[in-house]
Amino acid sequence: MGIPHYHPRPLEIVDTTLREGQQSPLLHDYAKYHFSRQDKLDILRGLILYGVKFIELFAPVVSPREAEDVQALKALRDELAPQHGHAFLVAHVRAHPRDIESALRAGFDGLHIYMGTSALAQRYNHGKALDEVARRARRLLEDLRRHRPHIWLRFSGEDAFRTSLEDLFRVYDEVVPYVDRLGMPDTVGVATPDLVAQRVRAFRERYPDTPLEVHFHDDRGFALVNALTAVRAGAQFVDTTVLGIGERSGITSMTALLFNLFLEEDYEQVLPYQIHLSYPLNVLVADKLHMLVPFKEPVSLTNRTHTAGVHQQAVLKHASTYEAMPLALFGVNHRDILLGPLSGWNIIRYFLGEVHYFDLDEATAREIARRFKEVVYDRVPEASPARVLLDLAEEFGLRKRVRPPEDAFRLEERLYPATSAPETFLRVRG
Ligand code: HCA
Ligand code: CU
Repeated sequence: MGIPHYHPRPLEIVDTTLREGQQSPLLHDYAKYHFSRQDKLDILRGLILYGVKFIELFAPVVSPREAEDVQALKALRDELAPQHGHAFLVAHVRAHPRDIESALRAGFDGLHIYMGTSALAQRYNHGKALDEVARRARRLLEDLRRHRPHIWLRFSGEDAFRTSLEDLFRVYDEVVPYVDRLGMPDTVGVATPDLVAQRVRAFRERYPDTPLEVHFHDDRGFALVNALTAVRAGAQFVDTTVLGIGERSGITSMTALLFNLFLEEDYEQVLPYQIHLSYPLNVLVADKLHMLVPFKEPVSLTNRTHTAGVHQQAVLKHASTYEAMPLALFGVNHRDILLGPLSGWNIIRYFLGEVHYFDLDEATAREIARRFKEVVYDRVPEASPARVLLDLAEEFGLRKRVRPPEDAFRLEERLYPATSAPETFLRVRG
């Protein structure tokens, strides 16, 4: 079954930035925010370079634009294959012959079929009772498998976490002979880690030969911890998006998941991915949304930005005092020190003395710091805190040191080599 010659790795990220991600409310104003074809191509390239093998797209029936874009995405995928290996493009489809035919015609490598199994879905979504759902799903998949032995087939009971295990098993027992994996999506974000662990184990016991795919929405803020728990309990496929964008508050963030697996020393799962591209990939997608990498993303520059005076002076001496995470391995190659009213004399001396080559001793730095805190509130936002400091340097009559010419354009300072991440640069910004 499935595609011959490909053996799924210990953890297969199923990225759905281009499907679930496009359902994000962040794209609320289509005129301003949408993924153009070029955006989609950029994102696909990023995902493939990162090492993602399963990339979910909308079924072509969703819109003519989506249908056209699939062909461009496929062409790029093929172009990258010789160097980066083959990535599978899979279509997210309802258990509907029309959706399925359109996806097959478009040449997808697999189908992610979903059908509501919860009481609510039975009643308000497709209006079919569970036995009917099971019968339909079986007929459809049996037929598909017969005609297409070499595509990936995944079946999900939508809203699985509001469906009893008994009901889910009733449907999954019917389809399991025909699928490559079963999906268990937490469509409305109700799952808790305990429940996830329990359910994943129950699945593993009942279907030991069929890999499980999980998908967690973040309504309670549990999408990341649920995914980690599921991986630990034996789920092999995890749906993610870059930055976790998706319907409502979104789903598990791809780089956050790999980052946490790395921290927990699950190296086997992380190894196939180019983790040093994590931050660049986050920036790429944030940029498409005209935003910065969100401050709650673990792999972000936010987690390398220091604001309070106490933190800043400690970071200058030894960065790991306030930096516990190996973010440089995930591509965060800067740390930022933000100049502002909370900055202390240490960083002010660093900024004026090391970045701008003024000659100043500790006593002067302390004096300037005191003045800075007095005047800075009145001068921003017209002047930046950095400007205020440079003006104070003039006011205090500071002189520039002679500096070696090769340092003349040095804006970023290499921090002391003894830090947690020697290749990280320090920027002082304000
Ligand atoms: C949705 C569907 C889905 C599907 C997940 C899956 C969900 O957008 O409502 O096919 O496994 O969360 O249930 O994203
Ligand atoms: Cu979803």
